[in-house]
Amino acid sequence: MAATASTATFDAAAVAAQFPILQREIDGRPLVYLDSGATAQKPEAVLRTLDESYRLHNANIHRGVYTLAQEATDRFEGARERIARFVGAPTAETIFTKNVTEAINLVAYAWGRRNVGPGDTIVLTPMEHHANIVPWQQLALEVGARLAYVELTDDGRLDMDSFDALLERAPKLVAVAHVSNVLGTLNPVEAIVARAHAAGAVVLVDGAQAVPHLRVDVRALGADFYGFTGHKVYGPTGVGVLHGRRELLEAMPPFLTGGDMISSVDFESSTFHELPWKFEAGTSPYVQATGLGAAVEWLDALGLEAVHAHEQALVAYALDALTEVPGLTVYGPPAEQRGSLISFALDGVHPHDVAELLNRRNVCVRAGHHCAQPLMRRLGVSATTRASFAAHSTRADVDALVDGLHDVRRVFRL
Ligand code: C6P
Repeated sequence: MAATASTATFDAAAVAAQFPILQREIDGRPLVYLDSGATAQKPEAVLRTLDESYRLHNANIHRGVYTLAQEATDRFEGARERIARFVGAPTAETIFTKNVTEAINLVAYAWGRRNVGPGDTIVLTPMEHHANIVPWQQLALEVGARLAYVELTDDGRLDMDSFDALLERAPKLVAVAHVSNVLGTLNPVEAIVARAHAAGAVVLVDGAQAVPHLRVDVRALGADFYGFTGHKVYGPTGVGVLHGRRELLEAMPPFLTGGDMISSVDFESSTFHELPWKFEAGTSPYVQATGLGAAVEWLDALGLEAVHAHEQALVAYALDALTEVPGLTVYGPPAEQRGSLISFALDGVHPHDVAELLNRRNVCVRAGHHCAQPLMRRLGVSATTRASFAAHSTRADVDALVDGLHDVRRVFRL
């Protein structure tokens, strides 16, 4: 296969060597992991930190006075500081959640129930993950608000004229993905925030598919709420992050209530802890947080700019290589307006069959609606197959995908 320009300075194979799972073989063949959009594999540095947290520093946080408990607390709060720094957010405005789904629900419940009322408009886009649709539908049902969706262009970008038209309805909230998990579209979040703010709307950005791949500066973006999920950023499951603007967070009631988030409790009433702990009820995922802290440190050491350049070059290479497969339709915009994933369909073959046959070569891709059923409806399909990339992905991985797709066509006698 013809090679196109590469990022010569970035050694993805050396990065891959840091992932124990990528050294596995199944049936004598290496793994070609192209499903990092669903969850990222974990580098040794993250696994080591998780192991050390349990093996050497485990005690419940914010409670014990003994040294071990102090160590666990320091590691948890140290991870918060590291993660906040990683995305340019103030530490007190960096709240640990279970995942980005919980981060969005936190906003929908604690901010939404106070600030959205009958007849108010919530602006969404058709490319949202269910996590950034269903909480708003529930809110709208409860308070009598309306949802309005921005139009898409044919190549899967947001139609900004239609966005501007929706802003004339003076929406209370705009909730948008930074990068679509299906189309790969990298949305112009800075412009969206500026225009939404000018129209008086609060903006929530779902950064699940952005934070692992591009340098995100929460303060520079200016969004009121920005959430992401740890397991896609090479961290463990069970931990996500919500960044929120202090004034909004302070005015919001707590989301979940119970231990650790209180200042004092009496028989009839309670007062709540200051930020960020006011939104962290119960024992936090303190070990997972240390793993996420290690993950962002690891990504920072690789250099997020270098990772981004590498992945962009790989996406361009893949988009080019996929044109060699007859009958293949790629969804979404060109490489320069994309994050690190590509959804496609092969004429005459169900997306699940494509994934199933690729699996025979250990090429791991995702097929289905990708928790974006409204978008599937808009595209006029029930499912797509999706390859998603990470810092460890190589051209050899893309070549294995393309070879596998030729094989699928042979099996189906196309
Ligand atoms: N998308 C995918 O394969 P949680 O489950 O809360 O960690 O992440 C939810 C989520 C929210 N927003 C976007 C843009 C996402 O991509 C995801 C998770 C995975 O595309 C699993 S469905």
